[in-house]
Amino acid sequence: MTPSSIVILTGAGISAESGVDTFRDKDGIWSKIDYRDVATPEGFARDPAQVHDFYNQRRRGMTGVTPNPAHAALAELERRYDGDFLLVTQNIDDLHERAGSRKLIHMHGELARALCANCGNRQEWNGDLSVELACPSCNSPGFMRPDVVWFGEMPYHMERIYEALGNCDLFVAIGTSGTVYPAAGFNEEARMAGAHTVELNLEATEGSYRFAETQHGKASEIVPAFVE
Ligand code: BJW
Repeated sequence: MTPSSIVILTGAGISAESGVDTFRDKDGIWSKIDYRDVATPEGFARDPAQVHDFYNQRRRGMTGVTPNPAHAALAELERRYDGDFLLVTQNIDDLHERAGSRKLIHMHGELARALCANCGNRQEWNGDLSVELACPSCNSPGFMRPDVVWFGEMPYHMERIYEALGNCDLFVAIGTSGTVYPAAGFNEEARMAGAHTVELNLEATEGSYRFAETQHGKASEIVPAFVE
């Protein structure tokens, strides 16, 4: 049966073969730095310079990084699919859009955007951020931060995501450990809506048993094969 509505959730694993670090794999980001220092509002309040440094380095690290066949396959699926399609990524890199995806939500924000914690202004930001910067909108210094969603903060576009999950008949989670909520609960939302649920990952995750179907392997191989 051809599905009439597809929701795809991607995580760090889809960008791993492009050279972007994952978080919880053996040499992942959280093995090198404490998430409480760089991915919480409290960490930012304590030491904004350390947080800026962390994200400035990751922004610079995107130079020369390109989408891989898994990103390309999802963009191609979106182009040729007639039904409702939504790609929800937890990733803050821009590899999906660079591969051609357009029906895309960055639920955890974007590395190439800045948010003013004073006035709420959000805008493109491709250079470094620093404590000294003043917001271009409200002119207040010291409030500029990466436009990313930290622990304890509300991810973006949740209403639209839950609506799509409630209506989908195919849900595919790709390259995510399924440990961070609310994304970790999307499979259950889709399942309750009657969707067929699929996990594509390098290896089994703690939540694999909750999916109707699982396939293991490198995203660059199993994603193109799955969307064929
Ligand atoms: C490959 C591969 C290859 C490798 N091919 N695969 C207790 C219970 C429930 C919830 C909570 C709780 N205590 C606290 C919470 C809430 C908290 C949470 O979930 N904590 C858990 C850790 C317990 N969540 C939040 O605070 C969120 N907000 C929130 O809940 O608001 C309230 C709310 C409630 C209800 C509805 C709506 C809102 C916010 C979470 C923000 C997460 N932020 C980060 C940082 C963002 C910026 C940045 O990038 O720096 O987001 S943390 C980090 O984890 C990042 C990621 O997007 C996220 C998910 O990680 P991901 O993508 O799954 O990566 P990994 O590394 O974990 O997994 C990689 C996978 O790829 C592995 O499985 C590999 O096998 C695989 N892989 N190579 C295919 N080649």
